[in-house]
Amino acid sequence: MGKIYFISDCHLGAGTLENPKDYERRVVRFLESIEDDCDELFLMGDIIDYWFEFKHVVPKGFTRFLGKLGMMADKGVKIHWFTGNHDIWIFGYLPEEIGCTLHTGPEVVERNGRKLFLAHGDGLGEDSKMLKFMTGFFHNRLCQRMFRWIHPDLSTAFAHWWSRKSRLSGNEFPEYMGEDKEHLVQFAKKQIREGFEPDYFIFGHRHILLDIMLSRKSRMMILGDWIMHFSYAVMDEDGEMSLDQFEYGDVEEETRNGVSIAIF
Ligand SMILES: [Mn+2]
Repeated sequence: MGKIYFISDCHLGAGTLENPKDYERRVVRFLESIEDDCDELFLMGDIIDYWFEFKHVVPKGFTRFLGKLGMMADKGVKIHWFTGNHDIWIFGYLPEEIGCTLHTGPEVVERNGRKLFLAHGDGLGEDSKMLKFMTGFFHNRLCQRMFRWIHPDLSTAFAHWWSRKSRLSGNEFPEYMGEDKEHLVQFAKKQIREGFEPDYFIFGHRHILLDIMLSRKSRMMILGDWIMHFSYAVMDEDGEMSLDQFEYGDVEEETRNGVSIAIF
């Protein structure tokens, strides 16, 4: 039996990344490094910065990443993709093409004798009316159907502009703010108070690395990201979980056909 891996917030294709392909290569290199001992892979949301499935058309890009996932799935790795607040609009195509299971909300699962609460983390422990409105809007079937009728070149350009704007407009991902200010810590603590006490709470979304005990039994992890931290969690056969960062060695720069690429 192999291990179970968790990553989140790769934001592949984000307009704020200087060379998005390098980030994609790094994720793929990580997947290559784990695939031989990986039984199950959990992608915990915001893996792609923007994605929308039309009936016959999907956004371009991500070929290395999606190809690697497909190959892993073909080899028998069970892959789970949780939608985040960026890759909301994965419908039937990606799961079928890759051969993975899609999750559009939090899940409680049992693995290796441990109970895990898994969620991307957006909207949990936050009680903002604006956020609720926006979430309702983005998840609304009618809005999604209407969005489909906009020409893909227009809607995709708009989505990239929107994502870039919200990223650049101030401090979207502040440093760890302390237990009483972190919504996800508050959310998890509330679950424990109300009698739900899993062994692990696993979240993404915040782009920070966090690993804390919330009670004698419950441990909480926030998975970091693949923009700053290149981090992941891994569970071994005994149900022990650890949070780590991918060491990719020296980055070599090479020019091929006049194009400079970074090799991780
Ligand atoms: Mn997010």
